[in-house]
Amino acid sequence: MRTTVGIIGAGPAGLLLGRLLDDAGVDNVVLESRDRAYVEQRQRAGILEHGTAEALRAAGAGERMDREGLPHDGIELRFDRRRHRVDLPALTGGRNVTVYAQTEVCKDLIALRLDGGGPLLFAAEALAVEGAETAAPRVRYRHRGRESALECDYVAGCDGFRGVAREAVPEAVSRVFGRTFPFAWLGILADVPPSHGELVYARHDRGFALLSMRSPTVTRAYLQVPDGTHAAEWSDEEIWDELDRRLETDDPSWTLHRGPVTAKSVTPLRSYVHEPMRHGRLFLAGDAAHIVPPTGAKGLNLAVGDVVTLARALTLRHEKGDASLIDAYSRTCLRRVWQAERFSCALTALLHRAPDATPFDDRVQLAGLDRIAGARSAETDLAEGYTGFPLD
Ligand code: FAS
Ligand code: PHB
Repeated sequence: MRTTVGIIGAGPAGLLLGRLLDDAGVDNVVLESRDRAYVEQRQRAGILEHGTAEALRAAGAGERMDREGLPHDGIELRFDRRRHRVDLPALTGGRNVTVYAQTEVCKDLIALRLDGGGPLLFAAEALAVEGAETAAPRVRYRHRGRESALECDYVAGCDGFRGVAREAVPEAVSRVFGRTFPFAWLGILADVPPSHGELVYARHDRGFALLSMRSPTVTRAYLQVPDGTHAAEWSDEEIWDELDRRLETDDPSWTLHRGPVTAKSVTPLRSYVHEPMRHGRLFLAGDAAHIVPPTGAKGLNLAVGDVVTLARALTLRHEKGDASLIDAYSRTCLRRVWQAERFSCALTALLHRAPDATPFDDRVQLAGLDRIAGARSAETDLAEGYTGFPLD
């Protein structure tokens, strides 16, 4: 099989890139190793930055998001029994965020792809990217038990943190930066209306807690737990009790709504950046190139930024033979990636309690939160980072 752009992975990055290239008349094929149900049901991100929502609308994938998504103009910081709301549009010249799960984004993009878009092969596992340094790279893949090759002009590695595309970048040119955090997130889905109309990020001596949502009737919540925790170690009641403790406030009007937990999982927290994000005719996008701790809700949004940049570059090359944006791709994306790493790691440090934290560390964290609650400049930096910077 031959195409202009071979895309490995049908997560948000691969699916949106395929859609943008379809729109630009650049033919492309998406290879996805898992089946459609896996991609559409994998519980991950929940918050779309302003620029991401705009990008999905521009790609014709925003209709259900605008109908069912929840626009949020604020987030709450909860610390030392205090509640402080951060007014996002007031601090960023009108930017907000949208609560709309990654599962729904993928469903919308898959539906568009299958309705007249380019080929999307499920259960098609890429085995290797070959010839990235040549003018005719190829993706070897296995589909329905048979090995084949996808001949391309360009390959987009959108295959996530554990994909194969990154392996095609020679060690001699790869630079990897990363850290793991000494804690993880225990996440739950529960059939109960959210306990607050906006997200609540709580810093507590017992650890971090986050109250999020998926809809007006489904709560999404997270607890900081020690690294290596297994979800089965926590009963539903213990989870609700711990959320209640960490979200404690002097405000008597607030209570935690409890309900049946329908999903439970543990996500390790790590940062990871692979430089460069391009090697020859291979481009890395999304989690294939970088991972951020989920505290700042940046992972999915960074993936969108990468593929909007990549689609523009490949389209310019296709239409005008101009490779200038292709040559700038890695530098352009990495600038945004490192800003997201800075923001996400700083917010993680501010809100999570490290196992070796001292009373001095606790006071410094509380001073940092008090500063945000009391100084517009500090609050603005948080709001700008959280709503995301414009994609161009
Ligand atoms: P993805 O990993 O989503 O997609 C890669 C795709 O490639 C997958 O479908 C995979 O099956 C496929 N693939 C892999 N190897 C392949 C091969 N060899 N051949 C073909 N296909 C292959 N981000 C947030 O912003 N907020 C959150 O709350 C949040 N929570 C998260 C929770 C968890 C448990 C995890 C793991 C991540 C979370 N993230 C969160 C980050 C997450 O949303 C990613 O940033 C996002 O999925 C990135 O999208 P992609 O780059 O498309 O990668
Ligand atoms: C989520 O709803 O899954 C979510 C929201 C905000 C975050 C991380 C995850 O920072």
